[in-house]
Formats: sequence, structure tokens, C-alpha cells
Amino acid sequence: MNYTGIIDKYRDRLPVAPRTKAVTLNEGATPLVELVNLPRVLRRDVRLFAKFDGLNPTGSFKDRGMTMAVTRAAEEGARAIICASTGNTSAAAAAYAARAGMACFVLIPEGKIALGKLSQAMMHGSVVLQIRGNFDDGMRLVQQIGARLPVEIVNSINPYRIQGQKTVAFEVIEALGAPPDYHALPVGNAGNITAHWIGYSESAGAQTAALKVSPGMRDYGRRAIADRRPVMVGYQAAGAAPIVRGRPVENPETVATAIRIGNPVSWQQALAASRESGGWFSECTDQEILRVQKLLARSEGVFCEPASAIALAGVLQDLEIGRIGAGSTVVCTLTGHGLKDPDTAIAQSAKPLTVDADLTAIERLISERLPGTAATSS
Ligand code: AN7
Repeated sequence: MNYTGIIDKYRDRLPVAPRTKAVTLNEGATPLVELVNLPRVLRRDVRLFAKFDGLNPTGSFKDRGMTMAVTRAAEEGARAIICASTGNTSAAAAAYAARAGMACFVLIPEGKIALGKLSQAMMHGSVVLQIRGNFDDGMRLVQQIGARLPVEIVNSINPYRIQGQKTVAFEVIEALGAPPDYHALPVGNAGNITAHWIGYSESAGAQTAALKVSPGMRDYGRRAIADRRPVMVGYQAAGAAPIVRGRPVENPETVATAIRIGNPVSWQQALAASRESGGWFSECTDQEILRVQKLLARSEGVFCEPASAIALAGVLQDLEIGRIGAGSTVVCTLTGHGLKDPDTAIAQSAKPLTVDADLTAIERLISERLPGTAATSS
């Protein structure tokens, strides 16, 4: 049977009616890829998996939440949606609004979103408002506009977003047959770590204070499919680490523009998830983020955006200091595709070699670079 997205698949565990017609682009069912080379290269005793949510229809995990938010907005007769975004939420909102025949307004920080994401918001026909301010300014304005105009907010303060995003945990459990020991992910506005934890908690038939994010949402954990929950580990960029540092960051800065957020909306829920799971928050430098983004691309063939690479960068850090123990099974959610941010990828890679369309010249260039020759064996 044709797979038709997370709402049809997990209808009995989501706040939708049996007859609710999903606004879907067949999101979800993303691959759980075992990282087979890295543990060997790094000489680490660990089973590492990447939940590659960058392979969703618009290239990020936001699609899981957006199908729910837009489905419910459509059901309630909304004709327009709005969000503030560091990029991926705007791309998803624009696409699902197009699917639903709704208008879409997105507020993005001027000059601070990756090119791929901007192209998506524009291509799907949303009204793009570049603000002279950061994400946190945009988020505040969206909440004010939502109270004044008939537009449905589809940021993760919309509880349906979190509900849709919790399905990632269901898929990981199905793929592994059990929850991992650790689940690592980037933390920006902190909705996704909250969603992961709700999904794992429901799967284990366990309560969580993180569900308080969702007024009117009930606990869908009627039948436990797991006997425990993983330790949740959240990573923030050093220049945008409000939760790690314990206070909002006025002017967040990081190359990982997706998580350039100084005052996360789901801060308290994320703390609850961390505390209840016995987890922690930690930070990584931009340099480390980019190093690991490249390492993953080159050693495993998996290309994620910088904000996603922080999950793996953080895990490697915590393996190094023994905070994640030997023999553990670790899942990293790779939240967005590398193609979202071609500028950052190109800036840190070797330039293409320009050469005449000439057999001799090309043969020489390739010969010098074949495995085992001087140029490659260094
Ligand atoms: C690739 O698009 O906040 O902690 O406005 O795009 O749930 O916010 C994006 C966030 C991680 C952080 N990885 O997730 C937005 C936005 C990627 C992201 C995050 C984002 P949350």
C-alpha cells in the first residue's frame, strides 16, 4: 500500500479524528542509517545511527509537525498561516500551505537564512517578510500578529506541531526494535527535543511534564511498545546556547543559522525532557560543527546541514570524555539536509579544478589523485 504520511500511519496516536483528511506530502518514514565507518575511523566502541529527517519532503523534520498543524488549521477553516523562522519552518509552512490552498506569511531574519530555505519559501509562493531583527524578534511579532489578525500560528507553540514531530520516536523504536540508549539532537527553539521525549514517553507508557506544552493535548500512550526511554542529549551552538548557559542570549550568532536562537519558546519543556531522562545539554563551537559536518559527509556519504551536524559533533565530544559510555547505542537526529545551505558547504570545500577539455590534461589530473598515489596517500 502507498505510504501516505505520519497522520495516516499514526492516526490512533495523534490528535486527529478518524475521518480527518490529512494535508500531507507523505512526510516521515525517514531512514535510520547506521554510521558504519565512523566508529572504526574514530576507534570508538559505539553503535551510531543517523535518523535522517533531512529526507523529508521539504528537507527537514519540520514536515512532521507541519502536516499536523496545517491539517488542523484547514479543518478549523483557517485561510492563512504565519510563522517566524530561521528557515526550515518557513520552507515547510510554505509547502504545506500551498498544498492546502492557504496563504502563508513568514518572518525571517534578514540575511541570516540559508539559500535553499529562502528559495523554498519563495518558490511555494509565501509572502516573505525579511525583518531587521533576529528569530526571537520575529517570534514575538508573530505572537502579536496572531492575536490581532485571522492567521494561524504554525511555530511550535502550536501544540499540533509537537504532536506531529513526536512520530520520529515511534519510527526509531520500530527500526531498532527498542529505544536507543541515547538520543542526541540539536536544540534551537527546543520544540523537537520536547517532541522526541513525548514520543518516547508515550511509547513507554510513561508520564512526562513536557506534555504541558500542549494544552488540550492528551497522553496517547495507551499501549506501551517499549519498556524504557532513552537518555536525551541536546546540543546548542556556543554562540547561541541559552539553555546550556541558563539565560537568554541577546545576540545569538552561529554558522548553524537554523539554531541561531537566543530565547527558546519550549525552554521549560526541554528542561523537563532532559531532567526526566537523566540527560544533559552541552555546546559545540562553530568550528567543531563544520568539522563534523564534513567528516560525516566524507566518511559516511551523509550530507546534513550544519545545525544537524551538531548532534553528531556533540556525541563525539561526549564519547571522548566518557559521558556517553562504551558499548552504547546512540541515535542522532539529522534534522535538515545539507542541500539547504549550499553556501556553507562550498565555502568549506576544495574548489573545483578548472581544466581544458583535453584528454592529456584530465588524465594527468586524475592519475595524480588515484588512491595509492603520492597526492592521495598523505
Ligand atoms: C535543521 O525553522 O526554528 O529546537 O524556524 O531547522 O525544535 O527549534 C529551525 C530549527 C534543528 C532546532 N535543526 O529545532 C525554524 C527553526 C534544524 C532546524 C533545529 C532547527 P528546535
